[in-house]
Amino acid sequence: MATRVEGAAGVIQLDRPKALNALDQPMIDALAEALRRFGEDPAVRLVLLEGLGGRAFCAGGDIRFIRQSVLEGRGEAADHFFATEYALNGAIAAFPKPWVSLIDGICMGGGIGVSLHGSHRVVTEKALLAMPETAIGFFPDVGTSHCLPRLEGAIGNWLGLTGARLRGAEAVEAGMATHYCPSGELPALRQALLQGDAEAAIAAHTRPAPHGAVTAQAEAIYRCFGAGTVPHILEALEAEGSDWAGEQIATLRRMSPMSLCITRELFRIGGGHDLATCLATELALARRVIRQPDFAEGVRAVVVDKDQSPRWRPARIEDVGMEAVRALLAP
Ligand code: QUE
Repeated sequence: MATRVEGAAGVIQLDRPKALNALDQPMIDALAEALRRFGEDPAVRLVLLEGLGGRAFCAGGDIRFIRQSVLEGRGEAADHFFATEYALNGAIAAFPKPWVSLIDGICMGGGIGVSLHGSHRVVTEKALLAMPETAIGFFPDVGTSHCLPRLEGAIGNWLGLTGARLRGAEAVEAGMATHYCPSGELPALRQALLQGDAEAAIAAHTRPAPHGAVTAQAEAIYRCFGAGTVPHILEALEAEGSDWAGEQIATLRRMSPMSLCITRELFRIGGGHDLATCLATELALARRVIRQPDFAEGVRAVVVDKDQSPRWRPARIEDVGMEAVRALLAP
């Protein structure tokens, strides 16, 4: 991973484009080291984080490696991965200088974790943001159990349960991104940021986001995804009766039932705690969830075999026992 000082900026480039810049252990270690170095260097007035290769900012974490570690009885390597990744997320939130992410492509999971806690998340029309972990038998992590419950109108429940993908303008509407810059103007923004004044550069090169589709569905999201349990959310969607609601039901029915129920509970807890506590809860939860059958199966179906046909256990949302969910979330 390339890091260097350019002008007054500490520049970090995520550079595994073939893996859509997904974070592996060496990248997490290098990010943590760069954060420490740039934090101390008086010549660095801001950090600029970007993805190389044109398609992705960062598609997530190295879940193939995590699955393999658990299956081969080396779960400690996976535990270490999450411990260092979540520590990095917390360090970004506490970083005293502007942490500016230029999100010009896919940004999911771990990519959200290295951008969302920073001061400025700039998106373009090519940005695509999501927390899609319920599709792989995992749960929204990297500190999103703190941030998503704080989004307006149950939007966080909707994003975390369905894995809805937000385009750049929608990410601003939802409160995930802070600024919008058309991709054609991104080189000028980048050049201006190297001068070291984040506020001036961003004021000069960002503009109000065009309208996306989140505002149009905001009331339905609030009515349906504000419900306190996954079965109640499904009931509310059935009662809604719209095409949109039908699509949400179909999406939820494809996700890991266990992951959905864990996520709803996790977000209830996260809404009442600070980021450090949420990250600690997520770490304890991650260590348990990667050893549950749905994780290996979900990663197999989506990332390894790509058959998109996971066999979840239990298979139905109605059969998830809340005692099992609470046991996974126990301190
Ligand atoms: C859901 C996810 C992830 C995903 C796909 C999903 C995820 C993740 C990746 C991913 C993408 C590209 C890679 C890679 C992993 O895909 O978390 O190693 O090269 O990291 O539907 O949660």
